[in-house]
Amino acid sequence: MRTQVVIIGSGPSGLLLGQLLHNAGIDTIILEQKSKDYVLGRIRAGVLEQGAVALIEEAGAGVRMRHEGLVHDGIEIEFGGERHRIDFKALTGKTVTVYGQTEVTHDLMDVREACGAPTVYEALDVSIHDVESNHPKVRWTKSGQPYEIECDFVAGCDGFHGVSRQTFPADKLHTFERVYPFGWLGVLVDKPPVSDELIYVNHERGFALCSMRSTTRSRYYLQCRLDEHVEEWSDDRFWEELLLRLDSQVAARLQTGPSIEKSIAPLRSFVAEPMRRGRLFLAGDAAHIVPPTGAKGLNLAASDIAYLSRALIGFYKSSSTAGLDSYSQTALARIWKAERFSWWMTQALHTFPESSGFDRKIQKAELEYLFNSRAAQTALAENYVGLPY
Ligand code: FAS
Ligand code: PHB
Repeated sequence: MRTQVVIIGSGPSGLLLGQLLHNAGIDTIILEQKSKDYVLGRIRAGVLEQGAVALIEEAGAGVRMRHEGLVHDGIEIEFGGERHRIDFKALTGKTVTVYGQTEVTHDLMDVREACGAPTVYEALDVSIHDVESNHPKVRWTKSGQPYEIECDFVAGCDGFHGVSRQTFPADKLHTFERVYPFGWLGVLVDKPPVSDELIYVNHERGFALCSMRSTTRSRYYLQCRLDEHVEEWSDDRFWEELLLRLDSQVAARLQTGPSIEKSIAPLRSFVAEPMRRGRLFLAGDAAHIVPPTGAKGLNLAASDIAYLSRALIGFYKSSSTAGLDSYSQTALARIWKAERFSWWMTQALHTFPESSGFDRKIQKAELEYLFNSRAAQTALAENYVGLPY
């Protein structure tokens, strides 16, 4: 078998790349280790930057997003029982769109199926070969049968635990990491959100976030210890703790109900450099991870794919390797700015178990400066709505 680009992973990165390349007449195949339902069952990101919205529309998968997505002009940050609004639209002229990653994935899967481009689900034992040659090969098994395909390029869109990054020899890859001493316990509930916009809460008991997926489905998060297990958190315990972290006005608006999803995610900052080895290119979580505090994970995947799709199209349409040769450096420049912002939001809003009295005073000063400085609010706003591609 042969194709032009093999894409490993059917998450947002792989699907978005596959659609943009297909629309440019470039043949692809997506190899996904899980079933379609499993991929759709994962509850992850919720906030899209304007750049990500534009790219999803460019891929032809934006109809439902435009209809059902909620455009938000700002967020609120709560500290010391007081809420302060950061007005993105007034400060940057830009907005964000609240539309779940699950829906983005569903929409991209639908358009891929409609155009007949191939995706192999439950493709196991994927291995990547000859990436330093002009004709790399990818092997996998499906229902016990071995398969091999030759291609021009391999796109590693297989997330943090994927096989692509493991293909780099240890001496050819530099990784940078910070693991945070807490996790996020997330709950999805079919009840209206407490507010029209997201509320990020810095509370002495721990961080909380009030988010949403629609006007009838809410998403809440609580900072929790890393040694905690989701089984220890009944719905009642979750709602009681959330109420303790919200100010009385918001708490009075909270509509609780049975959780339809509940999970704990660890928080880490991670970057792997470079994002290219020969004809293998990494994109999305395969190359970097951010703590979800800045809502950057999915959005960084989108900007990687914007750069990589344009580079590959440039190669096939104009025989130019310029985009491919600059991909890693260009993507990493934007990635590190998002890593910084996500780290800053995490530092500013969470309770760190080992923090000293000095640390807590600095955190308080950071937030009070933010609440009283248009310049500081503009800096937060331009990072949250997304820096230019
Ligand atoms: P993904 O991990 O989404 O997709 C990779 C795909 O590759 C998966 O389907 C996987 O099954 C497949 N794969 C892996 N190994 C493979 C192999 N060997 N062979 C074949 N296929 C393989 N971001 C936010 O902005 N906000 C959030 O609130 C947020 N919450 C998150 C919660 C959790 C628990 C996690 C893990 C991430 C969260 N993120 C969040 C980040 C998340 O949205 C990612 O940024 C986004 O999924 C990145 O998309 P992909 O790069 O496509 O990686
Ligand atoms: C979400 O709705 O899942 C969400 C929103 C904003 C974040 C993180 C998660 O910063």
